[in-house]
Formats: sequence, structure tokens, C-alpha cells
Amino acid sequence: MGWMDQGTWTNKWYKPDEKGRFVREQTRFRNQISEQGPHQAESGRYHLYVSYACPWAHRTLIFRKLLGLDAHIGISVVDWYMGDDGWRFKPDVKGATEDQLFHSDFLWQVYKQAQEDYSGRVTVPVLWDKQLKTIVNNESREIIQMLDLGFDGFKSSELTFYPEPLRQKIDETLDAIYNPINNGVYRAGFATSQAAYHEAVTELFQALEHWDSVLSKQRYLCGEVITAADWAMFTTLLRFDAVYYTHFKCNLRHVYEFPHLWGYLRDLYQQPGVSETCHFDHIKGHYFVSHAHLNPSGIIPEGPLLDLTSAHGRA
Ligand SMILES: N[C@@H](CCC(=O)N[C@@H](CS)C(=O)NCC(=O)O)C(=O)O
Repeated sequence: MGWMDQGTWTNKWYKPDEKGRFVREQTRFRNQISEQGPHQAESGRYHLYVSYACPWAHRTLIFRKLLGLDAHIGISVVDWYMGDDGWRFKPDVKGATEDQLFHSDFLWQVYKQAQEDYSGRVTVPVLWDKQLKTIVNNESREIIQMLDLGFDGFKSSELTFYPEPLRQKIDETLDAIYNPINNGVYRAGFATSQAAYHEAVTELFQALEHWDSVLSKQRYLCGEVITAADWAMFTTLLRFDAVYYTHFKCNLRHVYEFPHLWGYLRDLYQQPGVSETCHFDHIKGHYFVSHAHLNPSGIIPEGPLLDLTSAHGRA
């Protein structure tokens, strides 16, 4: 864990605010794939750097897979362990790959290729442009939208997770779930004061109650079709009972104790192609071993025993 200071890797943990709250830094590469701009959609031109452990990167893997972009956008998968050097490449780890483009040892070296004097965190996902030799974007919410709306000629079907009539609602829902839920589990887990933890956990479970009740009346977050908001919710819920409940102390209720969220999670998990993007060995290994200050023994719990393939009854 660390960050880059003017192109040099420094090993530092996140700095909390004065109240002990976890503050997530804004991502720095925010360009777009578009017909007019420098980054145009082309087969084979873009590459994704991901971790199978990371909920933000997982969003991009789901979009790549479900939209049928695998043949057009390559991936490199980092090792699940993130230590003093940050994300690293270790192809001998099951599921991980080498850096397919530069054979780097560490992800920070890829950031340095994009910008020699880069300052900021070194995070996944990263969307890399092989032609212009730079990072297009490292913000998952923007990457998934680009994969969906920017690669129309390359998608294997008409499928979209941004249907035109729902776009405003999707954006509002993504906004609404980000702070209390997607980032909320990290705000709870990385809080350094009781008050900051309490605030995060309270907001998290209030939001989960709210969406559980929404899902009592409709199948998905924005209505009857799956949208980007559902995939953003999914990658957090998938990790919840296995990791966040214990490791981040989000333990007021498991997801399986919410009557609607639990079926909803299984409904999404059972969509064709999704389970292939879910790697619990990387997920559990990453959190329980990489955050030594939260789990000094590095022991990875064996449970919980969840059956995500059981009938969900949501149709
Ligand atoms: N806002 C970013 C967040 C990405 C992010 O924080 N990824 C984590 C992994 S789950 C990471 O790479 N952390 C490394 C670090 O912060 O040093 C996004 O949505 O893409």
C-alpha cells in the first residue's frame, strides 16, 4: 500500500481526516473513449489492468464479459496480495497474469509509463491505450460507461446497462449508493476513531435497509431491467458476508439476513457469464492478508458457507 510522489513510489497508508474518517482520493486519469477525441474505439487498442479482489475493478470485468468485449480488450490481472510495493504482477499465482504489455513487476511502473512525474494513488482498474501509450481512465464508474456506450460496433449484442430512458435514474442511483455502500464499507473498515466507524456503519445499514425495501417492489435498483447501478451494487454485496462483515466490522446484519437483497445478489450472480468473473480466493486472500493492521495473523477465514447458486425466486 502506498502512492506515487512525483514519479517515485512511497510506501504510505491512507491519511485519515482529523476525525479519523477514511478519505478516498479522487482518481487522476479521467479521459474518455469517444469518436471525436484522441481515444477512439478500436479492437485490440485498449487494455484493462484489474485485480480480481477489487470491487471497483470487478465492475469493469463484468462489463467486458457480459458485453462480449473479451476479444477486443485484453486484461492483466495483478496478484491478490497488496503489500509495501502496492499491486504487483505474479503470474505464478493462480488466476493472476504477468503485465501483458510491459512485463513490469509492479503496477506503479505502469502509471509511471503513462506519466513520468505522476503523483497520486496507484489503483485498479486502469484502462490503458496501447496506441497513445497512456492511461485513458482509472475511475471504474467512467470505464464501465465507456465500455458500454463507447464500443457499440464491437459489442457482441445489443445489450446495454445504460438504457436511454433510465440514464438519469442510473446516475442518481450510482450517486446514492456510492458513499454509504460502495465506499461505506471502506469508511467503516478504515476508520481510525469509534465515531467515524459508527457514522459509516450507521449510514451503510440505513442504505442497505432502504434498497432492500426498494427491491421488495421491483426486481432491480432502477426497475425491471439490470443496469450499471446493479453491477455497482453487486460487486460490493458479493464481498459483504465473506469479507466486510468481519474484516471491516460491518456486522449488524449479513446480506443473507436481508430478505430481498439476498435473492437479488443471487439473481445477479446467476446471470450468464457473471460467476466466471467472481474469484473468492483472490477476494478473501487480498483483504485478510494485505491489511495486516486489521488482521495481523493473516489468517483467511474458511467460511461463510454461502450458496449463491440456489434458486433466487426473483423472476
Ligand atoms: N475510485 C476508484 C477506486 C479504485 C480503488 O481504490 N481500487 C483499490 C482496490 S479495491 C486500489 O487499487 N487501491 C490501492 C490504493 O489505494 O493504494 C474506482 O472506482 O475505480
